[in-house]
Amino acid sequence: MTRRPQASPARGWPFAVSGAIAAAVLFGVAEISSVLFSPVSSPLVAVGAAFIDVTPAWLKDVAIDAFGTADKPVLVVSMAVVALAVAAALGLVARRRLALACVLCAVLALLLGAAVLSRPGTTWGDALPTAAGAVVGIAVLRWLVGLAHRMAPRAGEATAGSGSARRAFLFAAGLTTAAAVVAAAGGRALTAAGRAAVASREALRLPGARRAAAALPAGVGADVPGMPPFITPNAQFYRIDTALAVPKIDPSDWELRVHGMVEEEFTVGFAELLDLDLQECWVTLTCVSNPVGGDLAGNAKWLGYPVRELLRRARPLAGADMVLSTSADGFTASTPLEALTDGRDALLAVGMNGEPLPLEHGFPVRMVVPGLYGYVSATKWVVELEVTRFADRAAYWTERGWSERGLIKLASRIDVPRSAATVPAGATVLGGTAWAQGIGIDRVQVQVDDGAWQDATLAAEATVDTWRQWSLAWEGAPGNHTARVRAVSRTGEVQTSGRAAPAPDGATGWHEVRFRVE
Ligand SMILES: Nc1nc2c(c(=O)[nH]1)N[C@H]1C(S)=C(S)[C@@H](COP(=O)(O)O)O[C@H]1N2
Ligand SMILES: [Mo]
Repeated sequence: MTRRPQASPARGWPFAVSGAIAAAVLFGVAEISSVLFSPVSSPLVAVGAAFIDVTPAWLKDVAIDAFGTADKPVLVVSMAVVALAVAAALGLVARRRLALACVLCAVLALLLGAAVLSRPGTTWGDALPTAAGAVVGIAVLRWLVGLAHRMAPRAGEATAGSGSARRAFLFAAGLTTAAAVVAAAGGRALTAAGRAAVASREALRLPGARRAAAALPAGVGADVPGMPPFITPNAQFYRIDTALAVPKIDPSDWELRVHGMVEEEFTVGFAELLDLDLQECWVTLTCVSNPVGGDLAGNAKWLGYPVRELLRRARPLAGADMVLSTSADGFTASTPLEALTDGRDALLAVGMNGEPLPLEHGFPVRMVVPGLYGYVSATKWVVELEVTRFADRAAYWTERGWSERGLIKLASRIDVPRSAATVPAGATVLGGTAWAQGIGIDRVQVQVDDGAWQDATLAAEATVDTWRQWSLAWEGAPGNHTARVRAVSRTGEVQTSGRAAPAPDGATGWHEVRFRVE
């Protein structure tokens, strides 16, 4: 095959275009996947920010003078022009040295990734959108360059069919450009919506409760160093959900639809909800996946509107026995109608420990139902309550083999000492937590090294819906020891020693820790 040393310059444009499109695809893919990470993971944002950081002050002043509030769009457009020029040059390189162009592309992606990681508050994961963009961008470059070659055959190659090759190239170029633009615009729009949610949360001042939570009695926390706090701070509260990206809902867009087997269907907006008689209560949430001794439990003061009041307005029809709550991202939970109407503090919650719900705990509105595991009751980002029957509908985890009802089981754990800890010889204090939501804890007993069961000292009880801390003074000889704990509820139920795995309806068994006295 003969090679023509110089192709005519007119034939270079498809390669330059291929390079520019590949760059657009890189940024588009990175933009849409950055929605899954923090907004700072967008290479567009990172490069813009880095650019602003390195721009000398005098140039910034010139730009602001010249363009005023349009300085940011001007920045974006000039960055885009530079990026497209670089990308077009890469495309021209790819014409003859495709492998080299791909390597250069990867190097540029590395620089973009470095720009992202140089932003404050980023972690390694924030480089993933850029990496994903680079992989797709390079693939698109190779594909378009292949099509461009077919369109511009070299000397000696048949020219027949180049018309259809041209159409194929233009079609592919148009398609990828459209995909890149849609991905980038979609990514920007979703991020902007997220920012609106964050801003509204920050600006939100929740009204006070019409009915305040009972004041905590003195001594709800066992006086044992190393115990978890009685009130779990929001930032430490366990988080369990199926949401890859936390739904970011602007409260002004939020609406709850109450429907199904009811006499009156209706919807409630956020402002309307805040105008109702809100009440506050202490409730300990627990996850069905919590293993014996585990920490998938947290205790908070929730502010919200009683679900029973909403149901009273809807008037459920005879035969209904379940409320299927649905979140904005499609998760569902099946709560027995009875648990929502029997007078317990089942809330449509808007506040957690005196603040609006954190985004990852369900902002702007979630359910909280004392006595039921989260998977059948605590729907975050809730947007729908459907009154129905267990016989007719199944919830998210029920369809995946978990029990359709999930009553929180009587449980206790040892928090101090931790397993495998070393305790100094002499008098020490063991401490832990027990719960029997809706019933209350009457007794906690501890057995050390197969000795007699001893009654622990119970800390004060806040409400029957909250956990209860306990402590036990103890002194043991140097060496290895094992302590186990069991709780007795107010109805006299003794926590079973029978071991059950979390699936399908919650773990059972006594929590045991082995530790060493030295
Ligand atoms: N939308 C939504 N709500 C959800 C879940 C979920 O996956 N999606 N998980 C539930 C489960 S299994 C539990 S244990 C609780 C946990 O609530 P938290 O993350 O606020 O602690 O939320 C419940 N609500
Ligand atoms: Mo859970």
